[in-house]
Amino acid sequence: MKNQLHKILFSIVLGFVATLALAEDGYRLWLRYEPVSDASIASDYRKQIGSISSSQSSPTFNLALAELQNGLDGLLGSDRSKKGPSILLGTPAGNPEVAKLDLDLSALGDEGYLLTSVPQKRKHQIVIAANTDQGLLYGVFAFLRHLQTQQPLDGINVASSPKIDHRLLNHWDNLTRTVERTMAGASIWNWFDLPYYVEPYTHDYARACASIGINGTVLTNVNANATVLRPQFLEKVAALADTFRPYGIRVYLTARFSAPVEIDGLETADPLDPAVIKWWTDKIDEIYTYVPDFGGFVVKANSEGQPGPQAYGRDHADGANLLARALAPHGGFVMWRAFVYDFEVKEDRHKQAYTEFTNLDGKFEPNVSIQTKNGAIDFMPREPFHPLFGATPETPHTLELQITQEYLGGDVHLAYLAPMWKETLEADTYARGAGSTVAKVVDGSVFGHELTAIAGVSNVGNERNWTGHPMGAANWYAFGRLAWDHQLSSEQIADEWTRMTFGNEESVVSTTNQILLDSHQTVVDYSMPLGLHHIMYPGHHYGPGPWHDQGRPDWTSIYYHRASEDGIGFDRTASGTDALGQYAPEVVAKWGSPETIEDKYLLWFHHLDWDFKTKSGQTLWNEICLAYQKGVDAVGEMREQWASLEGQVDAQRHARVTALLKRQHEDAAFYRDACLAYFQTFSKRPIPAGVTPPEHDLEYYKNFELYHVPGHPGEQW
Ligand code: BDP
Repeated sequence: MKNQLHKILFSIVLGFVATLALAEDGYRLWLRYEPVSDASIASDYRKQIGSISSSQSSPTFNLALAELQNGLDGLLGSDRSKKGPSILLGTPAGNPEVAKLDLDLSALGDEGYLLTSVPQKRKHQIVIAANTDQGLLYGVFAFLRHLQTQQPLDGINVASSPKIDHRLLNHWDNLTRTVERTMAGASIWNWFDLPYYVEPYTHDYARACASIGINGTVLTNVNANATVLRPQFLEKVAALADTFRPYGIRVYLTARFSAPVEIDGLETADPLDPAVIKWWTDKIDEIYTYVPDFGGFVVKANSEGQPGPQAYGRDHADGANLLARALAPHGGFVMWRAFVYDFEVKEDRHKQAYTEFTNLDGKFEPNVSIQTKNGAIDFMPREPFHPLFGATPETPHTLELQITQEYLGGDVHLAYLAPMWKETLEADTYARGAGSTVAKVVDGSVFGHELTAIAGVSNVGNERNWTGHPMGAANWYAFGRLAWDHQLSSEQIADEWTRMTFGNEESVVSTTNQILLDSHQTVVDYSMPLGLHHIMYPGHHYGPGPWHDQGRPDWTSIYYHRASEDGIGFDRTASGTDALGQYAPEVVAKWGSPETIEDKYLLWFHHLDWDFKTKSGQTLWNEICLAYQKGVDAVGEMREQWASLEGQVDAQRHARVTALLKRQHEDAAFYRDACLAYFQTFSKRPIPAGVTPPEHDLEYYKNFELYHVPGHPGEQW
């Protein structure tokens, strides 16, 4: 009996230990440092990597050294051969051994790194070198990535430096810890306990950011709360800034334009009023006493009800310059958002930002950048690039991308966004002739701008795995990698992420990569085929709502799809609103005709008859129906592909993705059914063969309610 009990207890303990060993909750992200699985690669690595040789010390250097140690211990074991040559880690200024090598680091700047190997006796010594400790930290992460993805070490020679100087996450986090549009739990800033207690995961957040080159973080929602500028909050901000500093991450805040009125009872927030100028100057000086390397502000003004200079008859340049002049002596800068549109709907919303900001080009202080979303409407699953890129030769742009999937199924749907971001980055503005891509406008090379920045609206919350959907981390990763080097391909980034996240087993890598790379087009197919846009459910934006027709016109769906018995789509050519006229003539020539524009933008710019013949030879109506069906079927295929990895991917993450894909499949079918049931009331044409007809009548879909979707500002403000 006693024996029996022992056995049971033993197996319970064993089971528990086994579960612990297998538990893979996603917390470690892409920094897992699991043992190198390929035996011959591992043995090759062991021959070339011994101890670490270094002689420096600083908070950042110490992080780099600890990371390298920890990474190598995980990948190669702490008992790895001490006979292999040591790795040399250092800057020429800090380490005489590195200085002796006389490496050419001149092109690396302050953040770049060099991974190389130099002859040493009969062997080669690996060197991680940089001009700064920050460069070394980035170099260590790059070196460990090299090993995690099992790349050959022989003749390693990688020199890399970022193309864009300021690479930021934007957290749309409120001081109450709710988060606008992010579904992965509450805000990771534990405001109430700060500054006394800094959550350990705050360090891990900074480490993850640094591993992909992110060097700035905007802590607060663009729909700003002035309270963060009060001393009680500035000391909390300082605690976060102190935590992030060694990782090379600067802290930024959003500035509420009416703060002088709200905090200190000034009578006005007029940017030209001397008392207001003094208030902001004093406030900014005060911020720097808390955070000496404070990065600056992001400002959303005169947009969706946010206060701004226009209330006082001033313009965006007056507003931005007020803050920029006070930040300049401290080295800070302003990202003034171009996401502006009036409450009075005067013209196609697509046109407004261009009109306002091109008129102000040349009037901004040098430390102002216009923060511009990738497209002119609002983070739709696919948008043509914003016409403002390339249109302000005197003023730089911060490209704003949305990592959180506000319109792409939140943290429930799988959508790898690198292909979408690459479409924007590679789009040609023709601002200085062919090849003036958005990427080159943003990295400063088209107009010779010094101030360069890119921002991603974060999808991180306090969920254990950071992003909710296990695949959501691929987007955090991809944003950082593209911010560092916009020339990287979506394929390479997916491949790196998959190997580091799920291991190097070939079937796992190829299947996961395929799932990732097809996923964005799939979401587009079932939610906004052929350039249909802004037809989502109002408010929370999760799911379809093409019938939505209440409230201000440019928040409805009917304003955008313009479906009627004569056809569908938004005519933005010269015969319509002529938003297309805001692009370069080369772009107009291509997109101006339904015959030459790519199908993906067709209904974004053209209103067409239901029987219009598309490039595939189908009628427009049939093409729309087939696209929805294709999207639904593709989710079905993703499910099968993912199911094939059962047993090859750890059970915990496999199960979560499996469950979410099931929901995505049902949601995709719901999109198809709801949209086709609705649009069919106009097209009056049958659902073509091969497309599953809607199961219910239109009323069913219209009346379907999801209550309390997280990330919905309506429930937060
Ligand atoms: C929209 C979001 C809204 C944001 C706004 C913005 O629906 O919650 O406040 O963008 O970017 O996408 O300011």
